[in-house]
Amino acid sequence: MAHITQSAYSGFEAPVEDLQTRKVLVLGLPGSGKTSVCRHVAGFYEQSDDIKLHGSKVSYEIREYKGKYFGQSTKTRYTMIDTDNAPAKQVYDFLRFEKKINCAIICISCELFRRELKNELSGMLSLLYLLGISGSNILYVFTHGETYTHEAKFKFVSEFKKTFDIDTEYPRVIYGCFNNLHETNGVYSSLIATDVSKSITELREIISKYSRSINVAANIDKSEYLKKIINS
Ligand SMILES: Nc1nc2c(ncn2[C@@H]2O[C@H](COP(=O)(O)OP(=O)(O)OP(=O)(O)O)[C@@H](O)[C@H]2O)c(=O)[nH]1
Ligand SMILES: [Mg+2]
Repeated sequence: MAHITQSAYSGFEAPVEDLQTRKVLVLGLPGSGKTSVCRHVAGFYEQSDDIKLHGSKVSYEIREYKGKYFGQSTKTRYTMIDTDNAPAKQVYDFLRFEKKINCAIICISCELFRRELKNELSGMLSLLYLLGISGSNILYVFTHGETYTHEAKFKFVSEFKKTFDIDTEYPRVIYGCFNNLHETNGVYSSLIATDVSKSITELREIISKYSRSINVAANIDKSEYLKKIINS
């Protein structure tokens, strides 16, 4: 009987052993590049209107981009959650049953660094802390800085760490160029396309190293403080 079953399946596509998934929560101030980062890393290079056709989940303003598989030897799917400036309560609600988040990204626009960031960043960090995401599981992705020199970027990061008293052992700071190339004018778009492609590859490589996942749902249930916020 077992023999018959085996032969009946002989023409079927063989399962692949090395499929991997990574899920990333993306936060940031308005206009900091959250949606661009999410779409690019997940592999949606089309105009954003097309994205819904690929089965993304939308709840409130928060949107989960379920990515495509990437990589030749290790096939990885990057699923990105764009928090889209939703209030903390909505983020908690969205993640209430989420068992596997690999890391979080805070998008920081170099252009907006000096404005609202200071107050907002502590809110984002406490939100992540309450979800059980902290330390090395938080990546800081600096966008809108493609015209900065290497020295200027270095100075910028030192100032950032100092201003926000970010844990100096862990901060993973990534500079990237994530412009939506559909929105960028023709000449500039061809100039920066390579930068965008490199930024996406670099970010995917970093995310892929986060193989351990965090059970956010368990952390939410445990936190009395969080329950208070959810019920308020
Ligand atoms: N120059 C430059 N523009 C970028 C970069 N990343 C994103 N952008 C552009 O900045 C604008 C805002 O990016 P979004 O991805 O919509 O930012 P967001 O955080 O999702 O914005 P909200 O949803 O409105 O909060 C878009 O026009 C992007 O094309 C970057 O690295 N450099
Ligand atoms: Mg957005």
